Amino acid sequence: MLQQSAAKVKFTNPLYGQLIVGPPGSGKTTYCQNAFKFYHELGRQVGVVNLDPANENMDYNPCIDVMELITMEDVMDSMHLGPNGALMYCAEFLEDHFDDWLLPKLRKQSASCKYFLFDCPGQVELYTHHAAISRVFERLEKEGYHLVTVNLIDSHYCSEPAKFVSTLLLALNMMLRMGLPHVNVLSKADLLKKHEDKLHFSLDYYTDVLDLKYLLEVLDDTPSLRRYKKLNAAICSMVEDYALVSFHLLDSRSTESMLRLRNHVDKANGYIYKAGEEQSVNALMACAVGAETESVRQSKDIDPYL
Ligand SMILES: Nc1nc2c(ncn2[C@@H]2O[C@H](COP(=O)(O)OP(=O)(O)OP(=O)(O)O)[C@@H](O)[C@H]2O)c(=O)[nH]1
Ligand SMILES: [Mg+2]
Repeated sequence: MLQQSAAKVKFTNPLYGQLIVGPPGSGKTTYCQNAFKFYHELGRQVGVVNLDPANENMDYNPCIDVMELITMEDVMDSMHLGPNGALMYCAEFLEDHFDDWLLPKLRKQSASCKYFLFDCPGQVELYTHHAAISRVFERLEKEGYHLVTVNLIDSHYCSEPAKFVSTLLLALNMMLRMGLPHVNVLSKADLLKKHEDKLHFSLDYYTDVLDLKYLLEVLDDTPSLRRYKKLNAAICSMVEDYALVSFHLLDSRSTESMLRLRNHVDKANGYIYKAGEEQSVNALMACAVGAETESVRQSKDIDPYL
């Protein structure tokens, strides 16, 4: 009977979460800050949970902050570990204190927040080789959170074919290991303009991960990479066989770009529009369009992608 009523509460009062992951400096914290404002304006009861024990530049006010539990700096000092080892220790510590620290705090917050943005650490090994943080996410799912991984990767990685191959491998690895609904994002799309001349292909090629034989041809033409010909071919063939990886471009400071990403994220975690949210979207769109001058609009030749 108790179980039945607990299940009913979960069903009628669902909780949602975006797990913001990605390599160091890819824009996770900036995204959380902008996404908090954006979703708040849409009328969602949103809160940011900082899970990065080395988060130095939080410009948002987290509703839960892992740095109250443990910091990377303290671990480095007291355990004589380097930054990587200390971050892994912190992830294991968080897992150990899931029941007595994170869960009670989340339960308390969920009285006023239904939608959480989790700002995660930027060490990719935590998602590709180490299991503690994945187990934390599993526990959240068991608690009834509808989660989606939002994997931010700096769009600068499109500028060199070798970097893009490693980006594809990283994204695929994270998707397979984390096993959650997943949205891959090329962040800082506003800066792509600076690297446009270095791009070998159109933007669609990178976002839709089209026929990788063309990428291989460019790689094979690079003298220093010729000796990795078979390795690159094997990686590309594996990425194509799984056919899972594609990307969305994001400029997290643009409302239109955030709206486009929101549509993908909502599909991925099954978020059902709350009454009135579409009206807020219309209002936001009106503001976004009104705020942009014609010259700015015309100068954005990559605008349709954002
Ligand atoms: N131009 C541009 N810069 C951005 C954008 N997003 C983030 N940045 C900049 O990128 C740098 C890193 O951003 P953060 O948000 O701290 O990145 P992070 O992924 O949280 O970094 P770690 O937590 O250290 O892994 C900062 O200088 C940001 O101002 C963006 O959309 N466009
Ligand atoms: Mg950060």
